[in-house]
Amino acid sequence: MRIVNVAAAQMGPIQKADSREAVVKRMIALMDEAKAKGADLIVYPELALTTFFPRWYVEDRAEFDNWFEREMPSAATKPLFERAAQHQMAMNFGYAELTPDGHHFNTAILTDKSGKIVGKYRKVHLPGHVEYDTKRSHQHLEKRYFEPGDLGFKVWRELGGIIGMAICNDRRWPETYRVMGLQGVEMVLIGYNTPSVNAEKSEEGIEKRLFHNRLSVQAGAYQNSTWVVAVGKAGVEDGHPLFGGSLIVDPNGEIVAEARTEDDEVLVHACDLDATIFGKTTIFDFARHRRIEHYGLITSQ
Ligand code: CDT
Repeated sequence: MRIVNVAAAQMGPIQKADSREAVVKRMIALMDEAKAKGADLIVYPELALTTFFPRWYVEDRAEFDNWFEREMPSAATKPLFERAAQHQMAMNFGYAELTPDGHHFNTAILTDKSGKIVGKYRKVHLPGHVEYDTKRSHQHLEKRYFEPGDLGFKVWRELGGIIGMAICNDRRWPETYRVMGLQGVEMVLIGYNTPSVNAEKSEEGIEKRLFHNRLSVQAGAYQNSTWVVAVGKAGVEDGHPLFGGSLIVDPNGEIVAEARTEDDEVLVHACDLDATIFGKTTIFDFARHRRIEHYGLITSQ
């Protein structure tokens, strides 16, 4: 057995006025709870340090640079890294990244148990739109504020296994999991912020949206025989509801833990990475069963 005790640290809403320092305090409290429950890896949501700011339109997008981190760890996040090192706990969280040469990415990092950053992922599938859209009930301006990630879907040898990262909308795309699956991924970490309301289809209820969350994550796990840990930011942020429903899914595609609140909530599960072996050596033994001569269309358009 190769056990990773993973904590899915769902976060309740973060309001526009909340400081990074206040948010980091909440993240540390979740980390302490995860430690008490035996976790050695903690997974936080997408854009964990701030409210989900792409819901606001500004003409001059440079005005929004205060939502971005120019360095990591920053002064505000250093206490989180220190506590992780003290607890000997690896972590994954998302933040808005502004690079020294002026590029904006929706980013996630992975640290090892000493708090050292060992992996970085930049969101590839950016949903939403660039300009203000009067037809939507709310804006989703990720395509305005971020560039598509430029690092691809890598995996990292950490915690005795093979770990991958993706962010929010990536979880709905089979290619996300398959590219990591082809590298032998055994656990995929995904943070998200998903509005409870469909901006273009108001009659769609939250139950359908939670169903699509589960469907995407469970399918990705099963079809690649990997654990998937999907962690949301939830609740009402400045009047805008996000759903919770954070999940830990096993390599059979079955849910082993699921959040019940729309607030700060920790789920911990002992994940045996060896549970990925059966699927990877039988029905999803890619080397034996894939027929790539028929897949060209996927990358040619
Ligand atoms: N953050 C993020 O990627 N959210 C999207 C909402 C899509 S609606 C434009 C998601 O796929 O959950």
